[in-house]
Amino acid sequence: MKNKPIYVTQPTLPNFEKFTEKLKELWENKHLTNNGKFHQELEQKLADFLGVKYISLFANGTLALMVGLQALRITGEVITTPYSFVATTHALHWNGIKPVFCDIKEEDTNLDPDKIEALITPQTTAILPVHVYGNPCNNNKIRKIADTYGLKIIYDAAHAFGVEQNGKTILNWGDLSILSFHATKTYNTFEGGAIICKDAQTKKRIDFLKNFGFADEETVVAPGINAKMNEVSAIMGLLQLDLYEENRIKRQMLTKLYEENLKNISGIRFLKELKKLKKNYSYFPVFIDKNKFGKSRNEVYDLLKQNNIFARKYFYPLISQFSTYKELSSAKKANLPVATKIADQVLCLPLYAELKNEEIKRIIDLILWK
Ligand code: T4K
Repeated sequence: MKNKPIYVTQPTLPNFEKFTEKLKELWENKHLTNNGKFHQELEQKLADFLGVKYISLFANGTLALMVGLQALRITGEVITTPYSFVATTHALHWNGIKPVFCDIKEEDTNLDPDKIEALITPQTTAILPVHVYGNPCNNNKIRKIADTYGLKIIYDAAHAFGVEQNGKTILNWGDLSILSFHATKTYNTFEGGAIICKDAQTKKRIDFLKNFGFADEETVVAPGINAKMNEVSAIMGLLQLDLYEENRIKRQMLTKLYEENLKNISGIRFLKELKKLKKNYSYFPVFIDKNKFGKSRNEVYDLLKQNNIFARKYFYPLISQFSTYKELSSAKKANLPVATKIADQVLCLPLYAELKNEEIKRIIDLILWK
């Protein structure tokens, strides 16, 4: 008999009775969306929880990215990473902005700040880095470049919920940070997302833009879109806040178990734990070097799959390899040697709070099976 499937992730759900209690309240007040009671409560609670001043909730992270770019009136060219989920670059494309792909660093798989400057042209208006797997980008270097050239920084922080460096949230970095609360994320609202910004004026503009541009019943101030979070998602978000820390600790312990068992295996590398970093343990990527390990990433992926274990190749293929982007001059593999290598080696192993130690041991046994 086959073991039950194990996916790369699985959402932790709040207590069902608590959820239905809140739904009952929603059924009574009948205000289902458009800045309702639960939406307002969640914005307040999330701002406190994350340590940020202004947050606007969204229907998903992709719309948050698209609106964030609109809010800052970003145009022309934007320097970004090919090593991310495709939504990062799609958000540029939907805004008529040309993505310019920059290579990444092997140590953290984030945009390589030392390679940004060479890509700046008179058309460049912003940098769109991603805190991949929740590991912080080198903000000091990126900020310095942005300040020198008068560029905006929009962080795709879809993976970085709750991440802190030196005791402070990383979500206040840049001009804006974008979160995703998709079901596969460590904090989820079914579908959802948010923009974090620095001042009330920008939040106001973002809030107009996510609601068709309405400033009041009869005034439309911008060509907005509908990107609002609904009340059922906001309820989910409120209940998820209570679960977050306990689940983070569980994922931390599971991560340690993987690391203990894989640390001395030649040809398998994982990302180094940075000092003074409060991680969210959202993913456990390993990088497999066939020459040293004996099996390729694809062979390990297939072997796990045959055993009902669904690891994922986040992020292969590179965004720059998709048909919409592959003809761009910055998309050439020769320009992106590190990203190309990492994308060919990466495998994200299952990691979620309810995963059992025995299941991790089974995954490790399969990986190491000769
Ligand atoms: N920027 C970055 C850096 C991102 O990673 C993402 C999203 C975005 C922007 C855009 O944010 P959103 O617009 O999505 O809010 C998943 C997610 O759909 C996507 O949100 C996420 N990144 C990406 C990294 O992963 P898929 O296509 O791999 O998802 P899927 O449906 O194959 O799910 C993976 C596994 O999770 C399934 O095999 C089973 C499990 N699962 C999934 C869902 C949806 C569950 O157990 N329950 C569920 O409800 O993209």
